[in-house]
Amino acid sequence: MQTWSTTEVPKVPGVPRPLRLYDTAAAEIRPLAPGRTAGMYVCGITPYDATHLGHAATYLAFDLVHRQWLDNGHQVHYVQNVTDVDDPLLERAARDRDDWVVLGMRETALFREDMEALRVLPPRELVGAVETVPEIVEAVSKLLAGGAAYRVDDATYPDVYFDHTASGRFGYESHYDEPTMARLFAERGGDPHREGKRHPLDALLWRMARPGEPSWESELGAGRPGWHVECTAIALGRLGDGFDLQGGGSDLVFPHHEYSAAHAEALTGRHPFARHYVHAGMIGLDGEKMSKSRGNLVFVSRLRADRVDPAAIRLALLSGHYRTDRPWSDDLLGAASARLARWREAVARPAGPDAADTVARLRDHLSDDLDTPAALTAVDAWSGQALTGGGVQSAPGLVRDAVDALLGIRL
Ligand code: 5CA
Ligand code: ZN
Repeated sequence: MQTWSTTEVPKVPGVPRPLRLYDTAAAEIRPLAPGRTAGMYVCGITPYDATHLGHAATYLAFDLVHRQWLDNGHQVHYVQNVTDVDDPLLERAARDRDDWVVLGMRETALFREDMEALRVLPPRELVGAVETVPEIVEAVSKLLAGGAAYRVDDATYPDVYFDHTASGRFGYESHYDEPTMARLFAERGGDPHREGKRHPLDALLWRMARPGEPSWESELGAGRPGWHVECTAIALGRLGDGFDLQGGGSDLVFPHHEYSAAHAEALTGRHPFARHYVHAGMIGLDGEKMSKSRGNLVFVSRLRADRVDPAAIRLALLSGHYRTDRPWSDDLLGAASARLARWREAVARPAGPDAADTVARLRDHLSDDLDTPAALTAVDAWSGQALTGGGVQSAPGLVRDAVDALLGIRL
């Protein structure tokens, strides 16, 4: 499907630093080792509601990864999906007497606008589940043929499920114990009690058509895809296996990323699906995770409509570390607006203190598991000095370019 417009990324003088990121599977910060082209797959939205600040924070974190790779001279093959057919979307459409296709298109269009406003660099490919059904069918058929999947014993709805042990490595990504897996599987879209499954943790691959639900004719019988296999098929089809990074929010550590990896590894016979699994912390509001199901949401589009500068939203979300669960608040936004004004005032000066060291510190901090709090402090320090006057003429332009290229903020 159509992605969104890109923005220029200035080239920053000086020496880039190779990126190191926390990998959930390895449970440590490790260097990434991309080739000329870095491959990144980030789990996209389920478009039944507008983009909230939690989504935005997650895409901003991976935007910084994207920018780190560009700084290091890599090409970036970035793929993102849109879960444009799934239970939550169908339920919302039914509740609001909306057409699920129209609802999905409308919210996806708004998402693109929000991403553009936040200056998130677009993925090379934004891929919907609906447009990928044939690829998903092929993957599920292969899993069935290879014995990694089976049909439940149900004459009316012989849905296809994944034998979660089929890859032989289930659990390597999340490292959760079985009670934790069972709890999260039930909480996050799984169906442990479905009759006819061989094991409660086996996950849905293909749901046979039910009356009133959308379905696609296929060699599996008319039906629609399960969730995890959507990301498996979209990623494998575009990046192959062993790509550099799979990302998303920490709510996807289990079950989603554990299963998408297990499906892929059962399909290809190769390990790993992704070389790094990277997860952003949850943005909360009023003490709870911001989520569509809880309804405690602040939408990017609402703030934009209220004339909030998207650069301030971006700076507010980057002021905390991407892996930390953290609350959104008006105070956070207020502090970010003040900071942005100070930075803008500083780069508008005709001269400033030599900025080579500031740029080096920015790169050091960002390449170190995206340490944005420290990176922002480095810019604060330069701005503070610049506002006292004096220095070299080239410095404000250098800081402006570095903040633009590395943090995505246009001063
Ligand atoms: N379509 C699936 C992924 S394939 C999905 O999880 N969609 S979503 O719309 O629910 O979430 C989109 C992205 O935002 C995911 O990466 C998710 O992990 C992340 N996300 C959701 N809520 C939050 C939150 N409160 N804070 C940070 N990230 C969040
Ligand atoms: Zn996904």
